[in-house]
Amino acid sequence: MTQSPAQELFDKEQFKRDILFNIKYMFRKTLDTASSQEIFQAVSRAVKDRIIDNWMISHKAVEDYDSKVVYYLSMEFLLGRALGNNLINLGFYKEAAEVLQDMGLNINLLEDEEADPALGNGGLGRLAACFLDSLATLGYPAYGCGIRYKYGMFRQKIENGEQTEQPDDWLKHGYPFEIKRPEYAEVIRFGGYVRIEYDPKLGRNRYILDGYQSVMGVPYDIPITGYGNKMVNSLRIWDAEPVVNFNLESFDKGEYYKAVEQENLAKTIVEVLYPNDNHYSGKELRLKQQYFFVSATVQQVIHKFKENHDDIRALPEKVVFQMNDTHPAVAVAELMRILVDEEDLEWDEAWAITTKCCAYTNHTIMAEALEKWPADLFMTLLPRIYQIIAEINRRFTEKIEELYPGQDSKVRSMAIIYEGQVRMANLAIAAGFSVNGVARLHTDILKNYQLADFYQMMPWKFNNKTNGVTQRRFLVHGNPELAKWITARLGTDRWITDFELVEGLAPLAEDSRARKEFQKIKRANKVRLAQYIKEHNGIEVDPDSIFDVQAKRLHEYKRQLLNIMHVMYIYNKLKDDPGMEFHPTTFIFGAKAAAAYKTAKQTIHLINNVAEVINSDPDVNGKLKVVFIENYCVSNAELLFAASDVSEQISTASREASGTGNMKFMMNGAVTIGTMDGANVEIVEEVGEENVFIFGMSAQEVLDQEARGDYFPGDIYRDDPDIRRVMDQMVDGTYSNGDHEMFRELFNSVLYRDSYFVLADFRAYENAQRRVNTAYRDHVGWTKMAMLNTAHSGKFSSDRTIQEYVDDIWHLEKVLPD
Ligand code: 26W
Repeated sequence: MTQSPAQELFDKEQFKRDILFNIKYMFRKTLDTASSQEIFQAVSRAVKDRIIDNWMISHKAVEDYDSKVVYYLSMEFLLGRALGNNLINLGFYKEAAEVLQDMGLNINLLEDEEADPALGNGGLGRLAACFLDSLATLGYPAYGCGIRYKYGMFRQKIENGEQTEQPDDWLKHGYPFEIKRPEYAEVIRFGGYVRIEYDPKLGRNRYILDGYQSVMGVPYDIPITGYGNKMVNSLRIWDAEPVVNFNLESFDKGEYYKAVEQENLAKTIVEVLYPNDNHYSGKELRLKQQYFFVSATVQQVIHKFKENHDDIRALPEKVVFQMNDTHPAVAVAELMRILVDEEDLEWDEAWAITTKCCAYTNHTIMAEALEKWPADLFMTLLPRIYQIIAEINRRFTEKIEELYPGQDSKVRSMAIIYEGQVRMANLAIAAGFSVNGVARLHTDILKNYQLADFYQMMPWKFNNKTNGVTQRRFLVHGNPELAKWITARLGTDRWITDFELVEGLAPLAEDSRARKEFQKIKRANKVRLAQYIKEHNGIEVDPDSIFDVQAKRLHEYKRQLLNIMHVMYIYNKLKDDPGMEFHPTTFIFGAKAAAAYKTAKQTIHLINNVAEVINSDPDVNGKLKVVFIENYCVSNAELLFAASDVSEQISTASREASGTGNMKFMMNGAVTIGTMDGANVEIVEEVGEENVFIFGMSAQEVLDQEARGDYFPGDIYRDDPDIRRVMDQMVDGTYSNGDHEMFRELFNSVLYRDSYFVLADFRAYENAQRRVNTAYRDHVGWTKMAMLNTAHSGKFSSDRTIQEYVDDIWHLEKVLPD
C-alpha cells in the first residue's frame, strides 16, 4: 500500500515530543509519573493539535466559497470515543500506535481511558454521529448542533440482576477534543409577556418580549474529521451560563431574586440528557432544553449570515436546517420570530423563507413517542413563540378547511394546536419542505397510515432516506482484522470511502482459502469478546459456540422478551432431552432501559436471572450460556458487532423504523435472524433470502390485526404446552428463587395484552432459531453466508445515505480544502 499524504506528513518524533511536552506542561509530570488518564489527555491534545490546521483551513474554505451549509439539529449525538476515530480519519492510527508502543504504552488501553461521550440514547443519536462522519468524509460543509449535557446517558450497573443507574460524569477529567467559543455566545429568553406596540415607521405592530428571564448559550466546538481528506466540520454543543452574575448592581435594583433564578435556570437547563427512547415524558425542562439549543443555533446562523450577506431573503440558498425528529421542531417558530420581529419581514415573506430552510426526519411510528406540549405550559414558557405557532396553525387550518370543506377529521388529524396541545410533528410537517422516513417500509407506513392525511395533502414533501452507518467506526476501528483482510482481498482500501466496493468480496465465498481466513478473523474476534466477558461478567464462554447477540435499547417492541423466552424454551428442551441435536450457543444481550420503564427493567431482571440459573446448571454446561453485557455503549458495541455470528433483529413488524444495529452486524459478517421490519426488508433484498433467517408476522398483518382487535394471546397460552411452560416459569419461582411475584407484571402483560405479538410470533421464531442452529453446523455453508452478508452490505454505508440527503434535500456543494 502506498503511503497517504497524511501518513507522510505525520512526524513520529515530533508526535512523541509533543506528548512528553503535554505531560510536562499540562500535569507537571513525566511519562513515568503520569497516570494513564493524564497520558490519554496528553496524547489527545497532541492529536487535536494535528487537527487544528485543517479545521481552520476547512472553515476558511467554506467561508471563501460562501457554501451552503446544513445545520443538523439534534438533541442527541452519540459520538463514541474520539481518539481512535480521529487517528483513523487522519490516516495515522498505525503510526501513532507505534510511537506509543516505543514509549511503552498500549494504544488500546489509552483509548479505554476516554470517557465515551454518550450525549444520546440509541439509534437516533448514533445516526447523527454517523452522519457527521460521512458529511466530513464526503467533503460537505455541516454543523452538528446540540446540547452539551453535563451528564450524558447514565452508566448502567447490574446489581442482583437489576439495572441501576449512575450518573455519567463524562466531563470529570475534561474532554480534550472540545474548544470553548465564548465569542459566539447567544442570549436565549424564557417566560415574560408580549407587549404590542404600533410602529409607524413599519406601518404595523411590533411584538416585544418583556419581563423575561435569560440564559447565555455558550458553544463548545468538537472537530469532526473527514477520512483521508482535510475536511474538518464542527459539532457545536451549547452550554448554558447565567447572564447576570451576582453583582452589587442587581442588589441595588432589587433584582436579587431574578439573578438567582437565572443562575438556577442556567444550571438546570443542560444538566442531563433525558434517558427516554421512543417515549415522550412531557417535562417542562425538556421543552426548555429544546428551545435553548435551537434558539442559540438559529440566532447564531442568522448573525453569521448577515455578516456576509445583505439580503435575508437569500437565506435558503445558504442554509438548511435538518430537524432530527420533532425534538428541534421549535426551530420553525424561532426562525419566524427572528424574521418577523427582528428582521422586520412581513409574515408571508418570512414564511416563504422558513419553509425553504427547514426539513424534517421522522424516526418512529410509536404513538407514545409523539411530542405534544400542553398549550398553557408552552404559552407561559415561550409566549412569543406560542403566538407564532398559533398564527401558523390558524393559517394552516384555514388551508385544510379550504381544501377539505366540511371534513372535520382532516383538521383533527393535521392541526398544529388541537384540544389544548401543541403537536410538534404537525408543526414540522406543515413548515418543512421535506419529510422523510428512515427506511422504505417505514416511509410507506408513514404515507399510508400515521401521516396519510398529510401525504394526501402534500405528497411532494414525502421522501425516503434509508439509514446507513459509518464503516470507518464499525469496521476500520471496531474490526481492524477484518478491515485489513478486506483491503488485502480487494487489493485496495478505497472501500473505506466507497463502500459499494465490498461487493467485490462476494466471489470469495466460493474460495476455500478466503473462507478460512474469514473464519479465523471471526474466531479471533470471538476470543476477544470472550475475554471481555470473562473480565466483566466472570463467565467463561466458548468461542466455538454460536454467538447470538441482541444489542440495542430495551423496549417492548424490540422484543428482548421473545428472545429470552426462547432461551427458556431451549433450556427446557435440553433438560428433557440432553442428547438433543443442538450446537452450543451463547446468547448475549446488551441493553439499557429508561429509568422509569418498568416492563423494560423487569425484562433485564429476567434475562439476568435466567442467565444465573442456566450458567450454573451443570446439566447444560457447555451447551447453553446467557450473558448480559453491562452498560451497553458505543465502545463495547464495536466489540459485539465484530464477534457475533447471529444478529437478532426481531422487532414486531412495523414498529422499528429502520434499525441501524442490523447494518453494523451485517457488515461484520453476522447473519440476521429477524422480522420483515425496518431496514431488515432492504437487507434481505441485498443479501438474498437464503442468507438471512426471516420469520413472523408481516407489518401488514400486524397493522390489520391491530385494526381488527381480535388477537387473544390467552388462546396461544392455552393451546401450546411449551409456551405455557415457559410462561408459567416466569411466575412459579424457577427464575426468582421461589418468588412468584417478581415477574408477575411481565407475565400479565404478555398473557392479557401482548401488544407486541410475542406469543403470536413465538413458534415462527423458534422455528427460525432451529434453522439457524442447523445451518451453523455446516461450517462451510455458514461461512459463505457470513461472507455474503459483508459483501452485500455496501448499500448500508451512511456515505450513501448522506449523498441522497445532499441530492434530494440539502443540495450542498463539496468543499475540498487543500
Ligand atoms: C420524546 C422521546 C423520544 C426520544 C427519542 C422520542 C423518540 C426518540 C427517537 C426518535 C427514538 C429513536 O432513536 N428512534 C430510532 O431512530 C433510528 C435512526 O433513524 C432508527 O434506526 C430506529 O429504528 C428508531 O427506533
